Amino acid sequence: MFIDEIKVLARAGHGGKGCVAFHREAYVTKGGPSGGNGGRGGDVILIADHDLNNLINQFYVPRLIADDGHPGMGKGMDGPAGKDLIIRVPCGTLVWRIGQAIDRNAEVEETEETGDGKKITVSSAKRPVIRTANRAKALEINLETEPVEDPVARIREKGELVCDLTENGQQFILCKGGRGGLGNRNFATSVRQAPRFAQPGEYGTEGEFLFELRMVAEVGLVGYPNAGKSTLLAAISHARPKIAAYPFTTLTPQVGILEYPDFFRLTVCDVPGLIAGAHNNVGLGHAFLRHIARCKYLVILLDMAGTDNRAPWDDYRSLLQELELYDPALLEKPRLVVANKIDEPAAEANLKQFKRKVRKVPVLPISAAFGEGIAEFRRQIREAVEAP
Ligand SMILES: Nc1nc2c(ncn2[C@@H]2O[C@H](COP(=O)(O)OP(=O)(O)OP(=O)(O)O)[C@@H](O)[C@H]2O)c(=O)[nH]1
Ligand SMILES: [Mg+2]
Repeated sequence: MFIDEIKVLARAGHGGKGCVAFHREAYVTKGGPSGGNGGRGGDVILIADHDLNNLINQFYVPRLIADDGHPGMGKGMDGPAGKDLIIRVPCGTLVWRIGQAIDRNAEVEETEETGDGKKITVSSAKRPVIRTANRAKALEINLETEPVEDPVARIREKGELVCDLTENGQQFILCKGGRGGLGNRNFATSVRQAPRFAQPGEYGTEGEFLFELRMVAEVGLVGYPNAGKSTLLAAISHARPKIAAYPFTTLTPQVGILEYPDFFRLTVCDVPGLIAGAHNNVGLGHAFLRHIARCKYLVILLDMAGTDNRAPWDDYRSLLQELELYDPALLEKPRLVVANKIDEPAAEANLKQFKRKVRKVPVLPISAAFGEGIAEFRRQIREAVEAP
């Protein structure tokens, strides 16, 4: 299973409470306060890991809850800190906050609107986490008037980007553990020598987050199903994606690494086929296009042989249109148009017609299956990626 978007609940540990205790020892009368401090709560820490390629771990464990700090003890012993919860995520993970940040420590009275129009006054220390039904309201999204195919995506548009983990080993503290409370020995003064109170621990921060994976690759391959994207990736890199003569062979994005004789390396991302109407969820939809959003350079791969009675020039236009519908910024990226399957008999005539119909667009003819034009293709993408 390939998971590239998942909602999680994260909560750091509560600080341990301080202890109320008094020193007891034979022949020591009124030994004084000796309650230890509570330990701090554990943090929830994210670490980017290049050995992972999807968010499957969070699919199985979507509640990231760190340990609470332990309470202080008598004889001046401090409680141990709660263990940090370390979560490994693949490189390229973006974290979005859903709803507002909650600070349970600040005790402020606030009026808050519930989903059904009523106003309630709540103390923020006891404020409940706003649940999904009310979240759209809180973010001023009107679910009735605004057509929403994917509410999570819409919420993300208005949500706050918390962090973007791209480098292997990069760390981020998603939720900070609460401070432990002070024990009663901290409150002894000359006039109050036996304080019978201690501090409670503080709350850790918490929240609901959306983890989104966007592959980190320099070049993205876009094309209709069966255009030969996976064949091309296999021809230029050591990646061995599945290749077959039926549409939607590739169901999940794949990243391949290209190596050049001078040890220069380049990453290429192969995504499932895109078809006209993908924005209406035709085919596999176009949610997987998020994986090419980070690419520096796009390769539009066309099936010049026109298999399945398709015309390459129509394919070209609808691909550009789908890219624009997904995100207009994708069209601003530099791109290369590649005509594949040039070995087929129909390709020559189609290429001529393509050049006539789509003017001023340089096309690189290749045959991914037979290795024709591959060296030139490798050279061109390297040049484009190295360009400032
Ligand atoms: N004749 C010829 N056939 C090719 C060429 N490149 C790919 N093919 C064939 O086209 C078919 C589809 O290739 P894939 O690489 O699986 O296509 P894809 O674009 O990855 O397809 P999806 O993963 O389904 O989107 C396979 O049967 C390949 O053998 C080529 O240059 N020439
Ligand atoms: Mg494929």
